[in-house]
Amino acid sequence: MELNKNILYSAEVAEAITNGRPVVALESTIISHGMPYPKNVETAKNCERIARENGAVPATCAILGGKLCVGLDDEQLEYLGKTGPKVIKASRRDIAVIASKGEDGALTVAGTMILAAMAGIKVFATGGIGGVHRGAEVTMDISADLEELGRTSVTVVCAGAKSILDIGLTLEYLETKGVPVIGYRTDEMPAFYTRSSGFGVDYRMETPEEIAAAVSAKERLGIAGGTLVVNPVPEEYSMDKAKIDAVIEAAVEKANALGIKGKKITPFLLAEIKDVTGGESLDTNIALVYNNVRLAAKIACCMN
Ligand code: PSU
Ligand code: MN
Repeated sequence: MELNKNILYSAEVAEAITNGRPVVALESTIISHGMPYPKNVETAKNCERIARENGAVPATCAILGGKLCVGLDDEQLEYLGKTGPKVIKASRRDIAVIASKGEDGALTVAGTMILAAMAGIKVFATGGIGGVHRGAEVTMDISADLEELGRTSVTVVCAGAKSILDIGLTLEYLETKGVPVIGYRTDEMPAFYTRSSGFGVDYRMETPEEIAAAVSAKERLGIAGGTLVVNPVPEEYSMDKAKIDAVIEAAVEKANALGIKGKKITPFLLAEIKDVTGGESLDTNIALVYNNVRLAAKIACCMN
């Protein structure tokens, strides 16, 4: 595949794209806004290592000095992690503005899908996607991640959606947008910290080969849009449902009482949950991201 002139590739990613080797995209909002320093940098580096161990080249995506970067070095990861929430959280609407101003942006799932598609990367691993927020029938707060999945042809591997969201409405929205939700060895949509949500997935698949075949068929048939692969958190890291639900309930109430809205609400809820559960949720978060990178790398290897 040819390189895109609008993208600044790392040498390793440029080589892999040019020669059609497997690549896995990774996001940067999770580094700057989703986890505290220095665990965020450690996690980002481990994700890159796990991708390599499973046969794929990692491509962490961010905007740095206005450049659309696909593939970062350790220094750049350190910068994004250390600067934290001061880096602009960048979704579809933000990319062109940040680029034109020469600023930095930490890319969300939607933002990373855009860069991945531009760069020719087909598979992307993250923790959880954004979705339809509870109360969206009044606030209209629906993550741009869902729109992006509806239009951009990248396969996103995640551990489901947190119950800070309305998981049922999130699945309805994905159906409307024509996004297949594939459960990896599960019949249920996982709820990030826990393996089940009570909501079913569209298809259950047992192997990375099967998933890659479905994605390749979609591509061959010219049906645009993403595929969502949901991979439950490993059993040994899954949290007690009643406990985490109570924490999430309280965090949502606090956000409402403080009037937090828009792009601030997801990072606020994530930080609340982490503070209240004293790091247990962070360990779970990290474990499920690693698990997703592993699966994404295997899927990417089957697609070449
Ligand atoms: N959910 C998580 N962890 C995260 C995010 C969501 O469990 O780090 C981040 C991702 O980058 C996701 C973004 O794309 O938040 C969604 O933000 P919003 O709800 O504002 O669309
Ligand atoms: Mn939102």
